[in-house]
Amino acid sequence: MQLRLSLALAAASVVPTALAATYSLSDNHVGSDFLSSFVHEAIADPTHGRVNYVDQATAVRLNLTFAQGNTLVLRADSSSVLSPSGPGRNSVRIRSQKTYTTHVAVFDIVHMPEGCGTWPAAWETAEDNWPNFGEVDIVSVGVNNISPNAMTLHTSANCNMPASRDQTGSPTSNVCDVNASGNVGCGVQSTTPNSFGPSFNGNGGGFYAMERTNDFVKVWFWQRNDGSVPSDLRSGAGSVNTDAWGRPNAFFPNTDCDIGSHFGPNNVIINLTFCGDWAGIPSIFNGAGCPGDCATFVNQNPGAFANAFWQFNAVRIYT
Ligand SMILES: *[C@@H]1O[C@H](CO)[C@@H](O)[C@H](O)[C@H]1NC(C)=O
Ligand SMILES: *[C@@H]1O[C@H](CO)[C@@H](O)[C@H](O)[C@H]1NC(C)=O
Ligand SMILES: CC(=O)N[C@H]1CO[C@H](CO)[C@@H](O)[C@@H]1O
Repeated sequence: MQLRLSLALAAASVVPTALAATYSLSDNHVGSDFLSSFVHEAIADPTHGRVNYVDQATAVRLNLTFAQGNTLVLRADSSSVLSPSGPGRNSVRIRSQKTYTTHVAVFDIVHMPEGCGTWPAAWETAEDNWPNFGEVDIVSVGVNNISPNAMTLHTSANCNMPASRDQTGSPTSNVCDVNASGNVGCGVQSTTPNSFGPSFNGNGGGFYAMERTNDFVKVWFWQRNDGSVPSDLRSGAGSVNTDAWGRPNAFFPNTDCDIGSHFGPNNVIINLTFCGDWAGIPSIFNGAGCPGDCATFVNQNPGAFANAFWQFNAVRIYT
């Protein structure tokens, strides 16, 4: 009896840690599933881009959204010359119907939008409670150039990151508060090759994953052909164990930021805009080797957007 009790106690004390990093598949978004589990947001671009976000019926009709079999493609129009006084280039922005608190999100991406003026992002936030419920940018343009990828938190006040952390990426700022430094957020640049843009696409893409707990946020990236891609993640298994995934590209611990209180229920958002508050800054646009003025370029060069598309094998959410 006594032995049993102590065994039970021992087991009980082991179980929480053993389970801490194990998550079960909750939402497996593949192909046509995206048409019911995400909404197309036909909204004015909050970042003032040269874009016209269309609704789902329009996106499907124009084949800007193609969701069939094992494929989701989200693309921008690449055939129309635009009038400078009319709406911007047709594109799509989708947002998950569901919200998530602690969870793991896996993005199996074949291709991300590339080209002058494109500003793609895969991220999580609560649009109506920003910044109080936080923002996690998982795939987004880097700070000084088009590549590499930058993984960034944007939060309400009193959220800072330690300069030295157990991560492979390079921090660019350690202050997450949106009111600091014009909302650059606390960003970490990936140092893994082929994490963004043309080199990502040329390599068959890869896997981004984000784990959010009340104690930390972690973001990983693996190139598709990397031998160290975790097998549970690659296969879309029914459960994943993030403890076995190794060192993340970006690690945002709770040492000087109460992650639990700075983040609320968030939607997953995938967007593709042009120019705007970031990519449209002349020094950024021209600095990336792009000619003239961003909005004029977008208006006059539809063919330059032939590769401005996302292609996903899956977005999987584990809870
Ligand atoms: C729509 O887009 C998909 C994905 O790029 C492509 O395979 C398909 O041929 C397109 N359909 C039409 C009618 O253009
Ligand atoms: C901080 O930023 C938010 C969002 O932009 C704004 O609503 C708020 O007024 C700002 N607070 C301060 C103290 O500047
Ligand atoms: C236009 C648009 O939807 N822009 C958003 C895309 O994603 C980034 C995250 O990196 C947001 O900050 C933008 O507001």
